[in-house]
Formats: sequence, C-alpha cells, structure tokens
Amino acid sequence: MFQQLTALPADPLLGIAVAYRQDDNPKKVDLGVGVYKTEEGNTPILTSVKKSLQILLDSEESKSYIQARGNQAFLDGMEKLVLGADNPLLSSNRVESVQAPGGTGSLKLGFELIKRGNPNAKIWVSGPTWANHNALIKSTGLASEEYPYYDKVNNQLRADEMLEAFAKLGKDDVVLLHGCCHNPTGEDIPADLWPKIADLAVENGFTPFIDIAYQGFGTDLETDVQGVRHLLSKVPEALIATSCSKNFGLYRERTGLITTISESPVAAGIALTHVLNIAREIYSMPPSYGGATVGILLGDEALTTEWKTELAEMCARMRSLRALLVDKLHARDVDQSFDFINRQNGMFTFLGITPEQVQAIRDEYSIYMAGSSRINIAGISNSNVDYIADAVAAVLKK
Ligand code: PLP
Ligand code: TYF
Repeated sequence: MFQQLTALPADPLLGIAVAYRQDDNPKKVDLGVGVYKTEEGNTPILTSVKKSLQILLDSEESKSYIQARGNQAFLDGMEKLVLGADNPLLSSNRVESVQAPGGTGSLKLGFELIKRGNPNAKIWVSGPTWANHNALIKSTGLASEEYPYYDKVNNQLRADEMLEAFAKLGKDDVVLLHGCCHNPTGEDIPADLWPKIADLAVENGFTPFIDIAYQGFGTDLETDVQGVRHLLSKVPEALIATSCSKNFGLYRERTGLITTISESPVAAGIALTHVLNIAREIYSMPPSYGGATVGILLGDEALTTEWKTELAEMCARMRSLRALLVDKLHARDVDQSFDFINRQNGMFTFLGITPEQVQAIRDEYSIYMAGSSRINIAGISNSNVDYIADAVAAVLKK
C-alpha cells in the first residue's frame, strides 16, 4: 500500500528551520518560522505562564480525559479576551466555543463545520495568506479563491479592490480575515475599513471567519481586535479561530479554540453539537495542558496583569526592531523606502526582494527567510541587524 505513495516536499516554512539548524556559519540568522525570540535568540516560557503551569502541576489530580469541549475556565477567559468582557454577545447565548489543538486545529474544525452547513460554500482568502490556510481548506474539500489584499509593488493594502471583491459576494461565501498582524504581510485592515466590511457582510450575506493568532502583538490586546469586535457586533453569523501559540508562548502545547456566533441560541446549540462531533471524528478531546494553564492564568488577576506586561514587552520589542531595521536599511543608501515596515504590525513583513535575492542572502550570508521574502521580525536583534541590513543592501545593489 505505502509503495504507491510518492514523497512530498516538507512544509517550506518548517524546512527553513531545519536548514538553519544544519548551517554551521556562526553568523547565521533565522528569520523563518514565526516564533518570538529575545535579543539572545531564545523563546523562553513566559513567567506568568510558568507560574500558571506550576499551579496546574500542583493541583492536577488526574489524567483522565477532560470534557470534549475543553477547559471551561479557558473557554470563558478566551471569549472575554477576544470579544471583550462586557460584549453583549456573551450574554446572548449566540456564542459557543470549543477548545482545539492550536489555531490550526481550530481552523480545521471551523472549515469542517462550514462544509456541513453548506458544502457549496467558497472560502475567500487574502492574497496572500498563511500557506496552511490553503492546505486546511483543500483538506476539507471546500472551494477557495483569493481576494485582493496586498500590493507587493507599492507595499500597501489593496483596500479598494478588496472591498470591490467583497461587494460581489453572497450567501455561499465565507471571508477568511486575519484579525490583526496579518501573516505573511504585516499589513492590517485599518480601523475605518472594518465597518465597511461589516456593512458589506450584512448587505450581501457572506460569513466572516476571523483568524486571531497574534492578539496583543500589534498595538495592544484591546486595539488589535477593535475592528473584529465591530464586525462581530453587526453580523448574524461568524466563526473565530483563536490561537494561544504566540501571545501566551504556548506553541508546542497546541492551544486554541474555535468560536461560533450563530443567529439564535438554538442555532448556536446545534452548531456546537456539530463542532464536537467533528472533533470526535478527528481526535476526540483536546489536549488539556495548554488550555488548563491559560484558564488558570486568566482566572487570576495578578497572573493576568503579569502576562499583559510580558505581552506588551514582546510587542514593544518587535515594534522597536521594525524601526531599527528600517533605520539600518536607509543608512545604507538603498534606492527604495522601507518605511512601510514601521506602519505594519506583528511578527512579519515582506522585504520585497526576489526569490533569487532571498536565495543569494541565504547562500552568501546564512540568513534564512521564506522564499516570499517574509521575515520574522522577532529574529532580528541589536547584534545581527547590521549584518542583515548589509546583506539586504548588498543584494539590492547588485
Ligand atoms: N493563523 C495564522 C495566521 C498563523 O500565523 C498561525 C501560526 O502561528 C496560526 C493560525 C495557528 O498557529 P497554531 O496552530 O500554532 O496555534
Ligand atoms: O507562519 C509561521 O511562521 C507561523 C508558524 O506549518 C507556523 O504561523 C509555520 C508553519 C506551520 C505551522 C506554524
């Protein structure tokens, strides 16, 4: 049976990490996979998370299965974090959440739910989007298409074209939106555009599916989801896939949740039965550890305050690294402006160089980034930024 199979290429992003590890150049730089790093290049466990983990370790009395929908304190805390504690949706009984293995698992449950609700649905993804979005949609068997999003030549949002595309959509369409800190471009939907998207969704009946993987990495926890909250207050139905990988630094614990917003409490209850049924068909119940940890953290005021401080530090560091990189590039008299990097949010930006230039930087300098020229901002440090800027300036001047 397995002899019939032909080998597939590795995930190109994760492949970068492997290639980086094998490189013995002491000056090598990893700007590949989106993982937060300190100035020293480490990804430590957040102190607030470590304390919460310790509480969990000390209090956990069983490794029996957890309930299928996950840890209730986690689900309650995360719904409040994303929607806002006083959001009227929370008391409307139209919102249901299920814990899932990471943002990825949450997205998968969401796409499968869409397929059950409407097998003819088409998922609209931003051009470009996170490569795994396309893989997950394909695996579900749903149709998908790109809407205009990022202008790579001028390094800006294709706002008008995006709205024009949304204006043509209808009831069979689902629009996948990055809540904040767009991956891979860093280019976010500005505050004044969210109400326009909300109006179009209401008028034309398409369903928003919001992917929130970086809340708190853009400006702050509240500002980052203002647009999303506005949209959700207007539409009858929506899905939200939330990841705790980045903002809680829980990557390997595979922690996330899928949230459905339905037209009525009855519809919400029915949707929940389907999400649980889909999860059962794939993995039964979610892993406990990450959700339980976040549940403890968000249920404790002091730990939450500490976490918010740590998150704000990560956010501020990435913001300052953006400015540093732009300054260093401009100091090298490159022809183009890199100011757009300062306007963008989160972990990523496109340097806007060609795949050949990306390869040259990798071959000649051992600096690793995605072929699209997407870089992980958190991979920059005070000690490597000059080296990176030298390399980029050199390939641009060739
Ligand atoms: N969505 C986006 C846009 C992402 O960049 C990521 C990756 O970090 C995820 C979802 C989900 O990540 P995870 O499955 O690690 O929680
Ligand atoms: O885009 C990134 O780098 C992150 C991490 O299969 C990631 O979202 C990359 C690839 C992957 C899972 C997570």
